[in-house]
Amino acid sequence: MSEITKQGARRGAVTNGFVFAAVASFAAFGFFPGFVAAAHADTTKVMQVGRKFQPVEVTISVGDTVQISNNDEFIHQVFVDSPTFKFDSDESPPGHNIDVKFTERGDFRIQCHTHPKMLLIVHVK
Ligand SMILES: [Cu+2]
Repeated sequence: MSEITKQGARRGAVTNGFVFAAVASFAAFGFFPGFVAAAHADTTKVMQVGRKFQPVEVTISVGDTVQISNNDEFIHQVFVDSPTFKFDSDESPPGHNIDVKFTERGDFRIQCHTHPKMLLIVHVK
């Protein structure tokens, strides 16, 4: 790829980012009520430490995010495999965070492919 083409591609990415930001702020000012509710959503933090989730159980509201940080010195991962919600992250290196947003009510199991005994229960009210 030539330098000129690369610059063009970079410029395209910047433009798309700007358009997204403009649409997002437009939404935040109340044109789409659903987006306004999402702006007030909370983030609950959970650690992966000692091959366990900590805490092992959390209760959140619909639209909230569970942020899972890898506090171990080796790779973890995060997945949810329920009938109403599927999530499968890439490998998460030490110090890395993974955000999982829940948009359906219910009880969900967050697990780690690397360590099958790791289990986090998420109650979404
Ligand atoms: Cu793990």
